[in-house]
Amino acid sequence: ILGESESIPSTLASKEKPLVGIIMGSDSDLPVMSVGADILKKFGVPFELTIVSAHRTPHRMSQYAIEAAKRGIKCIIAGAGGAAHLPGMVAAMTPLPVIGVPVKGSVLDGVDSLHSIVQMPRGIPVATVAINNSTNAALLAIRILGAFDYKWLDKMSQYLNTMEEEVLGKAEVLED
Ligand code: RP5
Repeated sequence: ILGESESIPSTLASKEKPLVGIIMGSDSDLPVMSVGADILKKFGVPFELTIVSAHRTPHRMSQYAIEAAKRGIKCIIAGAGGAAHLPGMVAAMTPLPVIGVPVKGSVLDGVDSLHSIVQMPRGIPVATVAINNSTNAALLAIRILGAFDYKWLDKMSQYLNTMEEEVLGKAEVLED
Protein backbone atom coordinates (compact mmCIF):
# COMPACT_ATOMS: atom_id res chain seq x y z
CA ILE A 1 0.00 0.00 0.00
CA LEU A 2 2.96 2.30 0.33
CA GLY A 3 3.67 2.91 -3.30
CA GLU A 4 5.48 6.15 -3.89
CA SER A 5 3.21 9.09 -4.43
CA GLU A 6 4.04 11.09 -7.53
CA SER A 7 3.79 14.26 -5.50
CA ILE A 8 6.26 13.17 -2.82
CA PRO A 9 9.98 13.09 -3.59
CA SER A 10 11.24 9.58 -2.90
CA THR A 11 14.40 11.08 -1.38
CA LEU A 12 12.31 11.95 1.66
CA ALA A 13 11.97 8.28 2.60
CA SER A 14 14.83 6.15 3.91
CA LYS A 15 16.01 2.94 2.31
CA GLU A 16 16.20 1.08 5.64
CA LYS A 17 13.16 -0.52 7.26
CA PRO A 18 11.25 2.46 8.66
CA LEU A 19 10.77 2.95 12.40
CA VAL A 20 8.68 6.11 12.09
CA GLY A 21 5.78 6.59 9.74
CA ILE A 22 5.00 10.15 8.68
CA ILE A 23 1.57 10.50 7.12
CA MET A 24 -0.40 13.53 6.09
CA GLY A 25 -3.84 14.23 4.74
CA SER A 26 -2.76 15.99 1.56
CA ASP A 27 0.29 16.88 -0.46
CA SER A 28 -0.48 20.47 0.55
CA ASP A 29 0.75 19.45 4.04
CA LEU A 30 4.16 18.46 2.69
CA PRO A 31 5.95 21.80 3.21
CA VAL A 32 5.08 21.59 6.92
CA MET A 33 5.67 17.87 7.35
CA SER A 34 8.94 17.68 5.41
CA VAL A 35 10.60 19.80 8.12
CA GLY A 36 10.05 16.97 10.60
CA ALA A 37 11.23 14.46 8.02
CA ASP A 38 14.47 16.42 7.73
CA ILE A 39 14.97 16.15 11.50
CA LEU A 40 14.56 12.37 11.34
CA LYS A 41 17.05 12.30 8.47
CA LYS A 42 19.58 14.34 10.47
CA PHE A 43 19.28 11.91 13.39
CA GLY A 44 19.55 8.94 11.04
CA VAL A 45 16.14 7.56 11.96
CA PRO A 46 14.71 5.33 9.21
CA PHE A 47 11.28 6.62 8.27
CA GLU A 48 8.65 6.56 5.57
CA LEU A 49 6.50 9.42 4.39
CA THR A 50 3.25 9.23 2.48
CA ILE A 51 -0.21 10.66 1.99
CA VAL A 52 -3.06 9.03 3.88
CA SER A 53 -6.33 10.92 4.02
CA ALA A 54 -8.95 9.99 6.59
CA HIS A 55 -11.86 11.18 4.45
CA ARG A 56 -10.54 10.92 0.88
CA THR A 57 -8.82 7.54 1.28
CA PRO A 58 -10.48 5.95 4.33
CA HIS A 59 -9.63 2.40 3.24
CA ARG A 60 -5.97 3.26 2.76
CA MET A 61 -6.01 4.91 6.18
CA SER A 62 -7.39 1.87 7.95
CA GLN A 63 -5.01 -0.45 6.09
CA TYR A 64 -2.07 1.78 7.01
CA ALA A 65 -3.06 1.96 10.68
CA ILE A 66 -3.78 -1.75 11.01
CA GLU A 67 -0.54 -2.86 9.32
CA ALA A 68 1.89 -0.27 10.70
CA ALA A 69 2.92 -2.18 13.84
CA LYS A 70 3.25 -5.45 11.92
CA ARG A 71 5.61 -3.73 9.48
CA GLY A 72 7.88 -2.62 12.31
CA ILE A 73 6.77 0.99 12.63
CA LYS A 74 7.21 2.14 16.26
CA CYS A 75 5.61 5.55 16.12
CA ILE A 76 3.32 7.41 13.69
CA ILE A 77 3.44 11.13 13.04
CA ALA A 78 0.20 12.30 11.43
CA GLY A 79 -0.26 15.80 10.07
CA ALA A 80 -3.60 17.19 8.98
CA GLY A 81 -5.43 20.47 8.57
CA GLY A 82 -9.01 21.63 8.95
CA ALA A 83 -11.27 19.05 10.59
CA ALA A 84 -8.09 17.12 11.30
CA HIS A 85 -9.38 13.67 12.15
CA LEU A 86 -6.49 11.69 10.65
CA PRO A 87 -4.33 11.37 13.81
CA GLY A 88 -7.29 10.37 15.99
CA MET A 89 -8.69 7.89 13.49
CA VAL A 90 -5.29 6.28 13.03
CA ALA A 91 -4.75 6.14 16.81
CA ALA A 92 -8.10 4.37 17.12
CA MET A 93 -6.88 1.61 14.78
CA THR A 94 -3.37 0.98 16.09
CA PRO A 95 -1.81 0.44 19.53
CA LEU A 96 1.24 2.47 18.43
CA PRO A 97 1.91 5.97 19.76
CA VAL A 98 0.53 8.62 17.41
CA ILE A 99 1.79 12.20 17.34
CA GLY A 100 -0.52 14.71 15.70
CA VAL A 101 0.69 17.80 13.87
CA PRO A 102 -2.02 20.43 13.42
CA VAL A 103 -1.44 21.98 9.99
CA LYS A 104 -2.45 25.58 9.52
CA GLY A 105 -4.97 25.96 6.70
CA SER A 106 -6.03 29.06 4.82
CA VAL A 107 -8.70 29.92 7.37
CA LEU A 108 -8.94 29.86 11.18
CA ASP A 109 -5.14 30.02 11.52
CA GLY A 110 -4.79 26.32 12.30
CA VAL A 111 -6.78 26.56 15.52
CA ASP A 112 -9.38 24.29 13.91
CA SER A 113 -6.71 21.63 13.32
CA LEU A 114 -5.24 22.09 16.79
CA HIS A 115 -8.57 21.66 18.51
CA SER A 116 -9.51 18.69 16.33
CA ILE A 117 -6.31 16.88 17.27
CA VAL A 118 -5.78 17.90 20.89
CA GLN A 119 -9.38 17.38 21.95
CA MET A 120 -9.44 13.62 21.50
CA PRO A 121 -12.02 12.10 23.82
CA ARG A 122 -10.65 9.84 26.55
CA GLY A 123 -9.43 6.38 25.63
CA ILE A 124 -7.61 7.25 22.43
CA PRO A 125 -4.62 9.53 23.10
CA VAL A 126 -2.91 11.58 20.42
CA ALA A 127 0.23 13.45 21.48
CA THR A 128 -0.31 16.89 20.00
CA VAL A 129 2.42 19.36 19.09
CA ALA A 130 2.09 23.04 18.26
CA ILE A 131 0.55 24.23 15.00
CA ASN A 132 2.84 23.45 12.04
CA ASN A 133 5.52 22.15 14.42
CA SER A 134 6.56 18.91 12.77
CA THR A 135 10.02 19.53 14.22
CA ASN A 136 8.74 18.77 17.70
CA ALA A 137 6.79 15.79 16.41
CA ALA A 138 10.00 14.32 15.02
CA LEU A 139 11.93 15.08 18.21
CA LEU A 140 9.22 13.45 20.31
CA ALA A 141 9.24 10.39 18.05
CA ILE A 142 13.01 10.09 18.55
CA ARG A 143 12.55 10.32 22.33
CA ILE A 144 9.96 7.53 22.14
CA LEU A 145 12.42 5.38 20.18
CA GLY A 146 15.05 6.28 22.81
CA ALA A 147 13.03 4.61 25.53
CA PHE A 148 13.91 1.28 23.88
CA ASP A 149 17.24 2.00 22.22
CA TYR A 150 19.90 4.08 23.98
CA LYS A 151 21.36 5.01 20.60
CA TRP A 152 18.53 7.51 20.12
CA LEU A 153 18.81 8.83 23.68
CA ASP A 154 22.52 9.51 23.12
CA LYS A 155 21.76 11.38 19.92
CA MET A 156 19.03 13.34 21.69
CA SER A 157 21.43 14.28 24.49
CA GLN A 158 23.96 15.50 21.92
CA TYR A 159 21.22 17.53 20.23
CA LEU A 160 20.27 19.15 23.56
CA ASN A 161 23.90 19.93 24.37
CA THR A 162 24.47 21.52 20.98
CA MET A 163 21.33 23.62 21.32
CA GLU A 164 22.38 24.78 24.78
CA GLU A 165 25.87 25.70 23.56
CA GLU A 166 24.42 27.66 20.65
CA VAL A 167 22.14 29.69 22.92
CA LEU A 168 24.91 30.29 25.47
CA GLY A 169 27.17 31.43 22.62
CA LYS A 170 24.57 33.99 21.54
CA ALA A 171 24.12 35.15 25.14
CA GLU A 172 27.89 35.68 25.45
CA VAL A 173 27.91 37.80 22.29
CA LEU A 174 25.20 40.02 23.77
CA GLU A 175 27.12 40.37 27.03
CA ASP A 176 30.32 41.51 25.27
C1 RP5 B 1 -6.72 17.99 5.11
O1 RP5 B 1 -7.29 19.04 4.42
C2 RP5 B 1 -5.28 17.98 4.75
O2 RP5 B 1 -4.53 17.50 5.82
C3 RP5 B 1 -4.97 19.41 4.42
O3 RP5 B 1 -4.31 20.07 5.49
C4 RP5 B 1 -6.33 20.04 4.21
C5 RP5 B 1 -6.49 20.64 2.84
O4 RP5 B 1 -6.22 19.66 1.87
P1 RP5 B 1 -6.12 20.07 0.33
O5 RP5 B 1 -7.46 20.63 -0.05
O6 RP5 B 1 -5.03 21.09 0.22
O7 RP5 B 1 -5.77 18.80 -0.39
O8 RP5 B 1 -7.30 16.78 4.77
